[in-house]
Amino acid sequence: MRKYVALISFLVAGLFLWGCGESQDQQPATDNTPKFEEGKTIMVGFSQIGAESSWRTAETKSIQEEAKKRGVNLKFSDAQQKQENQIKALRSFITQKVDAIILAPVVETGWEPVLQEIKQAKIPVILVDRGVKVEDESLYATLIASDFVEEGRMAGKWLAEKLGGKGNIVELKGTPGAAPAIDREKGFHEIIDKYPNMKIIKSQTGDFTRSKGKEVMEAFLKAEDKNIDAVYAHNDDMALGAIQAIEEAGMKPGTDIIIVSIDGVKDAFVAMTEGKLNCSVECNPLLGPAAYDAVEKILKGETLPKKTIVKDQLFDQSVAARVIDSRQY
Ligand code: GYE
Repeated sequence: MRKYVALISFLVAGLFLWGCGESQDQQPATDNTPKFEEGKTIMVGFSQIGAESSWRTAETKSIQEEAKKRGVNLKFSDAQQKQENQIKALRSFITQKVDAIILAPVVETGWEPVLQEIKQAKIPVILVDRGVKVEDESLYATLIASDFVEEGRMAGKWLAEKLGGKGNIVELKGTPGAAPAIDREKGFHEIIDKYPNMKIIKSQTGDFTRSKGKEVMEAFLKAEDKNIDAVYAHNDDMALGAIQAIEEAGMKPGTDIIIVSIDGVKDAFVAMTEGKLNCSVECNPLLGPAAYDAVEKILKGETLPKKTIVKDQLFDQSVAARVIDSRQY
């Protein structure tokens, strides 16, 4: 009998310990106790990359305006393209004891130490628009972003069809080390590599800006003269810079040289209606509502999916005039 009692107590203790382990596993990534209550003001820190493109400005506006709408006390920091500035801002958010952090990381790597510090302070991190590469995924709660590889594929497929599977392409890449630059290159190359007569003859970063896009395109035109059939730009701003360079070189953008880019901002639609840009794959920057929905859920103690993919679509000249007036950014 005593043997049975001992065995039963052993099993019960085992079950209890197992139960504890499981409930720990089910905790949200940041192990925070519910902090969100209707009517209570929360403080959120938003570390933004900078203002390099129209897309970025639209994202900033969306996150700031949504904070106002929901009565969130938002601490905003613009890093002017520098990771070190973002890291400083994140540390100051810890000191200010914010309830949650929204981070748009400029590059993918180098975040572990500061994310560890944030985790220790039990502050949940919501990544928006760009992802990070970390071994321990519990360092952030969730990522809300587009599928950049797929965007690159969409641009590649459209261009392959437009050029009938042959032509020389130059590529204007985004910021080195940034998730959209890495993935948009990958997706596009994946498609183009299938066509033996399509060649990417030059590829260089234009840092996602209009001025750099123009500068790099000028250099491409000088080096290749009339040898360029198409431009693939990782964002609209660089494509718009390239358009200026092509015009200044006495050629017709959109006709002499086909141009495809990504973002789908208003100026891209204007350029499409003018016949200067051929196609833009949309990447939605209006992430404010989804970001605060995520913040509220986490602060209520809910666990979120590790990644939420924002759906994108492709627009070309055939639909640009119909869509242009409804574009908010
Ligand atoms: O495409 C570009 C910007 O991270 C998705 O960054 C974003 C990209 C966007 O500067 O215009």
